[in-house]
Amino acid sequence: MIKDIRADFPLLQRPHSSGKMLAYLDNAATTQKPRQVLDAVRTFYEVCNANPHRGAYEISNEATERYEAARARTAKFIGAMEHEIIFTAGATDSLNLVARSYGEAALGAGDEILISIAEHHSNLLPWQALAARTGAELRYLYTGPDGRLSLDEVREKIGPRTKIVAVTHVSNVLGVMNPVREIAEIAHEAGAVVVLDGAQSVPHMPVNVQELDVDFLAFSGHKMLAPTGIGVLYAKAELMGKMEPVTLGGGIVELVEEQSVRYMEGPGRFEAGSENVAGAVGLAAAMDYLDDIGLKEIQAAEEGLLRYGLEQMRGIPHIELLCDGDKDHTGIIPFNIEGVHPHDVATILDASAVAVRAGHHCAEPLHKHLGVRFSCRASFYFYNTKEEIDRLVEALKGVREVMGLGTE
Ligand code: 7TS
Repeated sequence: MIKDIRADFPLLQRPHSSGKMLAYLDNAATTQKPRQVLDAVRTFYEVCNANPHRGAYEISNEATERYEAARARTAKFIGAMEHEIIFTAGATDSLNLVARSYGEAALGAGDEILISIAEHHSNLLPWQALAARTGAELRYLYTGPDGRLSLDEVREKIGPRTKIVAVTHVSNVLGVMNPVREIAEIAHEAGAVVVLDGAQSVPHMPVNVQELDVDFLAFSGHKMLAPTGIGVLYAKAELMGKMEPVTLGGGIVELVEEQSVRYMEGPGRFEAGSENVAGAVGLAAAMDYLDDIGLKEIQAAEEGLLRYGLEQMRGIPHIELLCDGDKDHTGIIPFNIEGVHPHDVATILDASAVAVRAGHHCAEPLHKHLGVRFSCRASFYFYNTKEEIDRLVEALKGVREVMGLGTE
């Protein structure tokens, strides 16, 4: 584990009602917040809370400065330019925005959108709805038995009609990382744009939009130590210029008349309404915190936890690991215990103060493709420890007995 950081996270110190310390292993759902982020949010409210871009007075100007500084911080974090960063409410909001704004204008009947079967519903439903509205066809890439996409299938399915390729960088169920740079190259050769869902990658590894050469990147603050309610849509400058605002309201215009409007240029055009300054400030503090440790170090620490977790979990009788590779894989382990519903597994683990997620994880088509209805998922962040994994494994060994089933 990366040294001396546990104490930064108040919630990780919280005892569970069982008297045990909480082992929080649901980091793909959301992450815990360090004091540094909580302090940044609190300081904003204590020192310069005001509505930005609106007041002529000192604290409003300061709120504007902090909001715009957070935009610059975010751009630096992913290798983009400031004017390519749109603040949203989260990855879901970002993906809906690309689909409704860029997608609506770019697609016509007979065009194709290509996504993968491993998409979270947030990167599936907006495209499904867009296809229905425009008459475009929604096509899928399918994961193989190792949970990976095949580049041959990518080449085969991307053609002159493909206008948008929208894939996740890392599957929120399988933890498998997709070969985004290669996919982007194939897509661009065919004239398609690439929308990357980075909700499960940006928090866990260095992600640079120039290196990956993607056109759009969506991610959420709350999965990377920041508050809920702030997210990011990176849009390549020339593509942002082609996007019409879809949420209309205050703060996005140059001129409004009774029957007409002229919208402003740049990211502000997509940020109608009072901005989430505290969220943006918290996100910037989270990025500082992550960069202080180093994204490479974070990735390496999680790889260590993943390898250890897989090794220990393979030894549990009656466990089915839905994906057990440890290469190009983040700290996510999906599994089932034979004969036990995942919700029962998660409830039994909770009695031992071990928190994992159970269900379809908003990826129903993927579960159907895998031949299961539901699964359990343990997901790690850099603050987790091997001891917590030991507690998960110990608790899992007892699950079938609690259910009155055979243990051998
Ligand atoms: N994309 C991926 C790959 C995700 O994992 C999630 C959330 C989203 C998009 C949506 O993010 P939001 O912040 O807008 O909700 N994934 C999960 C999960 O796996 N368990 O809870 C939320």
